[in-house]
Amino acid sequence: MRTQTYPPALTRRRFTQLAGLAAGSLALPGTVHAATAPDISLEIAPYLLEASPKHHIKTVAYNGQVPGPLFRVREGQPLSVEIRNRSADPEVVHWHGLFLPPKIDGAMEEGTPMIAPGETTQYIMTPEPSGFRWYHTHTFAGKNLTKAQYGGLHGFLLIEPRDNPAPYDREVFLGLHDWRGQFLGSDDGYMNPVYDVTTINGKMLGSGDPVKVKQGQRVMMHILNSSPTEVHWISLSGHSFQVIALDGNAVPRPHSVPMLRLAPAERVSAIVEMNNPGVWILGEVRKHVQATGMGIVIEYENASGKPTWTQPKELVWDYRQFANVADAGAGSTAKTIELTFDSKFQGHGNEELWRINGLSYPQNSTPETSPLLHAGERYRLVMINKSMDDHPMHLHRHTFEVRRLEDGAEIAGLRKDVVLVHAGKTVEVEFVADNPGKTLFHCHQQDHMDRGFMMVFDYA
Ligand SMILES: [Cu+2]
Repeated sequence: MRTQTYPPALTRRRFTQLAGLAAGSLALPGTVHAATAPDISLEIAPYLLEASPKHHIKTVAYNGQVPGPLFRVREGQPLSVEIRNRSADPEVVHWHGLFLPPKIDGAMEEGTPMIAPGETTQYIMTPEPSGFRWYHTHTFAGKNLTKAQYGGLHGFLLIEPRDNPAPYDREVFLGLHDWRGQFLGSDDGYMNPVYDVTTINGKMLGSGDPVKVKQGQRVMMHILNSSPTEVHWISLSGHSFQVIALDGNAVPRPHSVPMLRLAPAERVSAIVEMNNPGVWILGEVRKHVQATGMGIVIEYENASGKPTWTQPKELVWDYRQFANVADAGAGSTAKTIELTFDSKFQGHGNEELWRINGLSYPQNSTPETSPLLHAGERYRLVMINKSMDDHPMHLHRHTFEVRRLEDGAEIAGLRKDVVLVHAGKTVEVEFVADNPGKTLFHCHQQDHMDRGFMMVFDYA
């Protein structure tokens, strides 16, 4: 998609009809009236992405575009959803960051039905909470680095609050992605995906339309890392980012930073003051990654010339800059759930199996082995990463609060749905069990999910 164009606001004409149907987000197949268009319509089909005139990528996409269409919806307003699968594989659409019932959340591990090739599914969904969310496929790729999150099945979802103060002049949505990977073995025998094309909104640097801005504008940038496996570092030469939301949730302390770090599935919403006229590059801070395409041109009105890139000297990112300091010794009344991550190496040239508390999915997700949540209770997940890799950990159907960082600092008020836990480190988050049903917890790195790095929590 082009950053300058946005789909028109969703039709509201079906609201009365839907409101009568949907007391909550119930899957009601067959009740969507065939004569009216659904509010959200997705078609999953093969697609040839032109990342640049020299880079054509055979993939699968939503509605013939990468990323899929941006949907702007109203918080709490029921929507009809229709998904047609015209691809060769069973598919499922996960609504990332929403509080949905397991039947439509979009993970087969929770019980969402897969959509067979050629099939169509319909349901009613009530989008909440407000904020920058996204949707993506939730399938298995294994060794096939064109499938699941390696492909083009991801898109933006903005759930607008009931009243929006709109302290900015315009919005831009940017999606980071990595393509055409191959598994390469490292010296110790582990196999990791390595990519040769990276894009922003499906285009390599210089191949897409520039984002055109005017001096004095305050531009809200909603940036999503939809990469299957890679953490990305982004800066905009000549400018800074006033971070106002992480994973779509307003941060307690908006803060201005020179660059953003986004782990897979993380989002950052930041306001950029357009106060430095010129033609600039917004792109990956690491030169070797930007060289594979991850960049986009930001062009001021009446400015011309070659886009400028200024190389930052070091990589800087710290969740605590945007959080409150927790009261020292205030403690927590939350019940603790310890989750230890490690891997069991299967032998040279083979993949490791990932484990949570010594077991891989599905062995770790039986009534005997997985945590049982009690509705209304507050829980603290103590994530102890004993492996040699970093893991972006995601909890479905709930928002958590990051409470303890890797250096032991206690923080408060930072609400997210993905948090990066570095190798050998421990991070603690808390959430209230307020959405009964099976709840998937997993590493968002595709090759780790595929090798058992998932766990289903159930409610008593
Ligand atoms: Cu992982």
